[in-house]
Amino acid sequence: MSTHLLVSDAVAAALADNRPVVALESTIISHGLPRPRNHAAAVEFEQILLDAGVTPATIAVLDGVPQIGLDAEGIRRIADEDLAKASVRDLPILAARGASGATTVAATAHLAAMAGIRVFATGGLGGVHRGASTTFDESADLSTLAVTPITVVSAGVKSVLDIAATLERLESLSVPVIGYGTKIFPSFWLTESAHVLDWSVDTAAEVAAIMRSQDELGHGQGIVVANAIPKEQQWDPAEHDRVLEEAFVAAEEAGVRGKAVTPFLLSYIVQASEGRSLEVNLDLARNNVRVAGKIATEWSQLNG
Ligand code: PSU
Ligand code: MN
Repeated sequence: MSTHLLVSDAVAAALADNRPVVALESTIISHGLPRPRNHAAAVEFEQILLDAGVTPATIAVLDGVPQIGLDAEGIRRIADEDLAKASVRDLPILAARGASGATTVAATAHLAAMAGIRVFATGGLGGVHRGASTTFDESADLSTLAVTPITVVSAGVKSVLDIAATLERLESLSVPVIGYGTKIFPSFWLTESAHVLDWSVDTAAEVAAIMRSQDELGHGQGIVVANAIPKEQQWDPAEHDRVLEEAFVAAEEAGVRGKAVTPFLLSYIVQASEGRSLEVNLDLARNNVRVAGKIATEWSQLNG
């Protein structure tokens, strides 16, 4: 293991004993959720795992050190400080400078895999942005999962992205996409998108079995588990469509580009929906954490 990583005692002990561990990202806390709800969410996601007998490993770079598992002060810092949004390419720069950053899905997956963690829960995966054929704006989340052996549980990708193109890219990158209890790919705040998947599973044990097979037959890529928010918890589709259209216009008018696009859209959408999208976002993230906990538990039993 790299001497550059700081693995918390709790996470190190769980990994050494082959007990279940789930990685959690910090960009969703720093840039994806508004203060002060973001702090409560970070604490709650960890507690959901602890209650299920799973060790949480929230990941961030603090003062140049990639940390796998944060203490209470670390959780407070990712929620309260204005941290840089850090993807994989930013990690060595932050480390060399002693700087701090909130890790995206890509950077979290990369660091978690380095530490030997195999399961990761997030809200939504990054993907191909609309208009990417001219802007080339495609999240490094996709290319990272092509080379990182970790199972990521998400509620699909946000409907602000080009979902069809995102699924095509995951196919090109040989990253399997598996629906959890559904064959319809979800679109984050909504239970469904227009896209039907090739594969679905009904249990966490099936995901663990696929992970084991992939270790033998794959080339070290990850797995995307798509966990849809239940219909009764989804955002009102009419309000969803209206607010998203407004958000695109606002981003265009504000001239937002590159890595600022996702945080801009998310915070605009929370405000324009008067917080209704936020409740859905929190609900789907909690659901993903629960499913990731089950998968990590099955995985540790399979290897026990
Ligand atoms: N989706 C969300 N909330 C988020 C993100 C995605 O619903 O906070 C974050 C994740 O950290 C993801 C990143 O990795 O945005 C993708 O950003 P970009 O599109 O700039 O790659
Ligand atoms: Mn981008």
